[in-house]
Amino acid sequence: MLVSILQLVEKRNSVKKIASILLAASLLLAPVAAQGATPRTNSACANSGAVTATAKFTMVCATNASGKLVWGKQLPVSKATLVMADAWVKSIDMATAGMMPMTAAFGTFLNPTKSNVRIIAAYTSSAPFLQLHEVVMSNGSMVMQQKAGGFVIPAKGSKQMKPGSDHTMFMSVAKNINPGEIVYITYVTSTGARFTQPFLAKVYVGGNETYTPTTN
Ligand SMILES: [Cu+2]
Repeated sequence: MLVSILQLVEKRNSVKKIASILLAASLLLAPVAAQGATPRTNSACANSGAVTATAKFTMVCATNASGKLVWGKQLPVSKATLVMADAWVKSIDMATAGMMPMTAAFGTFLNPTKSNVRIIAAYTSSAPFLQLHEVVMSNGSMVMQQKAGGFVIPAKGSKQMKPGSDHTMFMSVAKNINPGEIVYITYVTSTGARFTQPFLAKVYVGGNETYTPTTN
């Protein structure tokens, strides 16, 4: 009887011990899992244009010289000296969005600095990832694709995103963006400078976006 109680206590202690080890292990793993593990530079990524953004750095998923999608280097965060005018996003309703729900954002970048600024990526909490798109003629029809090198805003100049032309594409949208809603896009420059811009959602009938997958 005494032995079995001792065994029971021992058992309970070892269960407690295992539980505490498991708890410690989960605490070690939890913060990484919660924030999303920081990918290694040059490790494979799934979505061209996807961004990993922390308080200190930004990484962009892009095609490398060998044609593989990989995470770029950690770009240290700084504040971009850019502003935007007429920023708006086409509203999207998941009920009618179809198999590949996408929408697009437009506006005019203004660069008050004396240097050209190149935007290489963008991200938002309103879609899993964004892409910087252009519209080109292909076999007599207009198709959109990722803009190689991103958007350049000339020194003391501007650059427009508009329907039928360059735009910021919301990829794999999973929730409605309702007319009147404000969504935020953070743009990332080639040096890692970031700026966040509010976009007003509105109904837009023209420029019904269809997506032609491209290799880049
Ligand atoms: Cu597009």
